[in-house]
Amino acid sequence: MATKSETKGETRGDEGDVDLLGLDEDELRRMLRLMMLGRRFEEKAAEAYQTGKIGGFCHLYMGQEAVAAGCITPLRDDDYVITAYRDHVQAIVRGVDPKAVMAELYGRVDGCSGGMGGSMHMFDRSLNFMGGHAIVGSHVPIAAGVGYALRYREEDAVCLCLFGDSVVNGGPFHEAFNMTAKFELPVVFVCENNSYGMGTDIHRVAAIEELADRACAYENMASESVNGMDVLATRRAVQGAIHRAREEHLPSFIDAHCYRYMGHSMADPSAGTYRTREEVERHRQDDPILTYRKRLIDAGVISEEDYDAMDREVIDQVEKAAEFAEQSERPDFASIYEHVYAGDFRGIDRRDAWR
Ligand SMILES: Cc1ncc(C[n+]2csc(CCOP(=O)(O)OP(=O)(O)O)c2C)c(N)n1
Ligand SMILES: [Mg+2]
Repeated sequence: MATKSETKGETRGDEGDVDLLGLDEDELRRMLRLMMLGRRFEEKAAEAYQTGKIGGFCHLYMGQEAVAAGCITPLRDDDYVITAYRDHVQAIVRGVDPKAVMAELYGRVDGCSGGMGGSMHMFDRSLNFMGGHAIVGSHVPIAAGVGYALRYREEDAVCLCLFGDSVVNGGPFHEAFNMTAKFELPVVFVCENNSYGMGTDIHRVAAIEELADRACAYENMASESVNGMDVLATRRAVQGAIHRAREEHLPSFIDAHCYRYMGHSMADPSAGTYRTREEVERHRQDDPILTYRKRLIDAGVISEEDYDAMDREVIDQVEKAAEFAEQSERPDFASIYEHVYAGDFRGIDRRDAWR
């Protein structure tokens, strides 16, 4: 991602195009483990939702794990991450304890947002994990704001902003891209392009189907299309974009092609009306965890036994997270008035205002 003219609209990440990126074995294994943890975590979350332990919205991420792992693992601790509502796995990959993510899903005090946010609002300031945003596209301008703050404070940290493919047809996307490009802000935008916004196929609504091409409208914005089912291809693209943001203060846009196995949310678990069983099955054949597993076994980084042991370990970790969430208290009712404004609103006791 050296210059915009070299990088606009490139497509990378084809099979055989990427080696192990020169990463050491611990890092390669860490990425696999995070993806496996994300998958097992979501399986448990689905079970807890179906048995009524989790209420409200719940959007599962299964199938997209390579995007979170490929984008977030190359970041430094002082970098920022901001994302949409399909956020459990991003939070975990960023380092939020799965116990705190599960407790948040259960709406309990030990959740990373104190049980007040639920599935769509994971947040952890100590990890610069800035949410978890439910309104489609709303956090993309916030990423521009984070980038502006970093530039203003002359820090060399960067902001990674993940969002879904529905976002690219909305105003906030273009406003944020314009400002980020014009002010030369260190933001890496990644579209998790799973082809669907709820039940709508992107091809039915996008006037420019090749999403990476949209960056052409903005000077200074590099763009690239990658196979988001391939964690190493994704990481390579994001590493280039991070370098560009950190060293040159320039933004990039990566269109990561991926697929969600489950429905849009738990309200639409089968997703049977707008896509065929065959389509889902075809993408499951390209499973990001199994593909990466094979790659690491072929390269001699892990054995099949290592993989199985890792799987047992993450299943156990997820079970413990669910036990932790079950035992955590529900927030005190009076606390619903807390965290609404930074402080008291014009000196009014909000409890009085609501009486
Ligand atoms: C401004 C706004 N309009 C509509 C909705 C309802 N809504 C929730 S999710 C969604 C689709 C988003 O799809 P996409 O951005 O592709 O993300 P994905 O669910 O595929 O991860 C819509 C329309 C919303 N949350 N916010
Ligand atoms: Mg989508």
